[in-house]
Amino acid sequence: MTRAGRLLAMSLSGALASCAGKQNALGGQGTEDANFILLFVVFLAVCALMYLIVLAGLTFARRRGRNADRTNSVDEGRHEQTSLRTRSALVIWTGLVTAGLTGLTVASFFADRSNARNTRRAGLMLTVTGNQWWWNVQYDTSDPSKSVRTANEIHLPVNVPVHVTLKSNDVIHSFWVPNVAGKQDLIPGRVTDVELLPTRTGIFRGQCAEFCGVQHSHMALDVIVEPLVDFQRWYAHQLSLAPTPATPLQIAGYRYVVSRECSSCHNIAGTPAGGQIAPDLTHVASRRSIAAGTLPLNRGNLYGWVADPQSQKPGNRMPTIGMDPKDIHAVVAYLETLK
Ligand SMILES: [Cu+2]
Repeated sequence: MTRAGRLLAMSLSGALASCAGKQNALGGQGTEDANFILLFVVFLAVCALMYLIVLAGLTFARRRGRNADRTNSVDEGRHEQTSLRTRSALVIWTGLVTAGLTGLTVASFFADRSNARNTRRAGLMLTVTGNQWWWNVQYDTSDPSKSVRTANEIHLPVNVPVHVTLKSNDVIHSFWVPNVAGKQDLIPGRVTDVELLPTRTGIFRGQCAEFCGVQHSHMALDVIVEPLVDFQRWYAHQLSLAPTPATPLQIAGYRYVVSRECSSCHNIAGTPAGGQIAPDLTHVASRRSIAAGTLPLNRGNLYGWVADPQSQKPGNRMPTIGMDPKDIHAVVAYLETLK
């Protein structure tokens, strides 16, 4: 293989690898995403065709120019014939461009219309609020006692249309779960929304898509699309209060959490910890990650985070308070019970 061939193969495999997996705009795991993929293919095909026509026209013109130079012809009749051909080529080209652009506009219109239609039959309502740098997730119900609040992780039943209301508490963020749907901005003081209709089960990654400060890239969320029964089981569990600590170490951790700084920001349902400005911790140990997708949830990362959140995610709103090692030990033991 030539050097150019190798380079092309490497770039193509790199591009394909970046398109695979749980954060993939060409994943097609939602109807909106599938519409966008179709639209993308149509745009790509039309633009590629136009590009090839331009290249063919340029090659043809170059050859004719060379031939004309060689014959050095000053034949009047031929000159007239050439300008006639140029005029017809221009007319054909203008027609092609107009038809192409009109076709693309119509395709965009139908893709948007199809996405907008999904919204009319939402079976689940969510409110997602962007914060520097984490996502607050609220499942909205007519009965507030049946509403679930969680953070940085969304569970969705497959094939159920979901209406997501988007808000921001500070700066502009953008909600993007590329496998399922397109982006939508979260703007302070305004309410926006997006529709999700996941059509395949799986675990996907959402990411803030609008630069929102120093930890913008660490503002991710896990989206778990599962069969309806699994979703209902998860939802029922999320409605339950936090488990009661059992061992002396867990009890010491519980006491620390509900009586010290933690409780003024974090909520743990069923305990005196009722803070609302930081992620809800009622079932934090049932999630896949902490710190908005920054760290996988495991004991080591919990220790690191509780002891010194500023070294794990510099600039985040949780201060490093210089805890005593025995308190860190106890708090982590308690947090691990919050399944
Ligand atoms: Cu953001």
